[in-house]
Amino acid sequence: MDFQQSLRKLAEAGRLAVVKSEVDPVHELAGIAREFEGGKVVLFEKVKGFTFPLAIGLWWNRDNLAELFGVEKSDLSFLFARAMASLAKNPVAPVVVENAPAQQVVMEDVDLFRIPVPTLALKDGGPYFDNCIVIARDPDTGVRNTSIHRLMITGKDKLGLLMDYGRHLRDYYERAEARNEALEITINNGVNAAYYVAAITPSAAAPIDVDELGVASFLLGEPARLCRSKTVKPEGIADAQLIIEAEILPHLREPEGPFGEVSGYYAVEDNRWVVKVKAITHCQNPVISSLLPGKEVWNSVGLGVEASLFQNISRQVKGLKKVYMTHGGSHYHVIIQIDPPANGLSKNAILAAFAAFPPLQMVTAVNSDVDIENPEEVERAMVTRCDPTRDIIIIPGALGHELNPVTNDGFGAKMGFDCTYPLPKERKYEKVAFQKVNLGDYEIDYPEKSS
Ligand SMILES: Cc1cc2nc3c(=O)[nH]c(=O)nc-3n(C[C@H](O)[C@H](O)[C@H](O)COP(=O)(O)O)c2cc1C
Ligand SMILES: [Mn+2]
Repeated sequence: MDFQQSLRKLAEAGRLAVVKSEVDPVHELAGIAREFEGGKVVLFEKVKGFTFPLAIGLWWNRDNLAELFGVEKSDLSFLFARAMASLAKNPVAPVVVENAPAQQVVMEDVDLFRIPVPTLALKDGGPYFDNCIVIARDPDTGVRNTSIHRLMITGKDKLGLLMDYGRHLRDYYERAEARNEALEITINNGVNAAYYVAAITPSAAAPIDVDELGVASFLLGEPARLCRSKTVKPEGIADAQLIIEAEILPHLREPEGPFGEVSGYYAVEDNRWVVKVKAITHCQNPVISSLLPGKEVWNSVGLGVEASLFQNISRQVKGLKKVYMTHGGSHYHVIIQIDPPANGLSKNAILAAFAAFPPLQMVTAVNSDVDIENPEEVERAMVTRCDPTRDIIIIPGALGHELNPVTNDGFGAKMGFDCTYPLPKERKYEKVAFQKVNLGDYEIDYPEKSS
């Protein structure tokens, strides 16, 4: 299933909105996408000044993803966890295929300005590719790496790149740069969601000597499909909509940013890495894929860590039922559902969560009679079961996420809210309940508004 087939599958399930009007890729497109954030995937048929259409929002809703992966949405994080765990046991290596769809058309003169790439937030420094899958090879071992990096278009064959500290791509680059060499990459746009999961697999599950494309193979049920590049050594994704073959230049930094980031704040402009494009190929009539930083990222990162949080916390405390990385918490907030067998263990669970996923800023613990995906229910638990003199934990001077503006480059405090009731459970904590019924069993009329 390629990206366009994924969109068709979502359309058949009533999960696609198609914008027919012509839309300006500068600000207007993202403004419309923002209205749909968390709901249907949006396909923009006419992007002003371009021929290719563009789709956005594949990752901002778990129902969409459950449809694509053919599982219940409550199983998504466990499916991803199994795919990531397969790397340690029996990873399936990718295959290199001939006549790749992604290479049907070779762009004659390299020109990034012919691809519809939106300028998203009002103060962004330019158009951004923000969900492309970057593939590189370790300059020493040749092991392949797959990750996502934001790329700002700064010229017809030039991009500005961000590589955070600790990223494998940056490690590869620094070793190439030390030899005065460029690091070759492919930048793959519009792929089956399985490749995206591979790219966001954390380094704890895919160390630097492991090819994370095994995660994609696991989810696809067949080896990931690559194609030999025309101008660089790393392969591209054979079924991508579009592939940019490029290199990250040594000893060169140029302004990149600002960019409206996943945190909901702007990353500032700074001198960062420079990518020179060598070739662009695409399938016949590609649909470009983009992403609105926000729910799409919290949800995808959240799905990647939920199952591992579940396992890690369960190892420390009994009674854990479920964990949920909220759609509002910018992957800094997890809600844990727990019926602790003894007083105090809910606080231990909160501490275990912080230890298991350092970017967390906030952990909320509730009992199993609270629906953790329903913010109203969680809020009610907070105002009725969390005693601020006893149940709020503050941990000063810990390491969090550097993009979170409340921290100092990541250094700051964390907070936990224990919204579980004390044991033994007093009657005053019993929630009001009503008889369960099935509305389908009743004849119900819905009188329409008279005009
Ligand atoms: C949508 C999206 C955009 C991302 N952008 C960047 C980025 O610009 N720079 C960066 O260093 N990491 C970025 N990341 C995070 C990395 O892609 C992610 O941590 C990946 O697992 C790193 O792979 P590695 O372990 O092989 O280094 C992004 C992740 C997502 C989901
Ligand atoms: Mn890696």
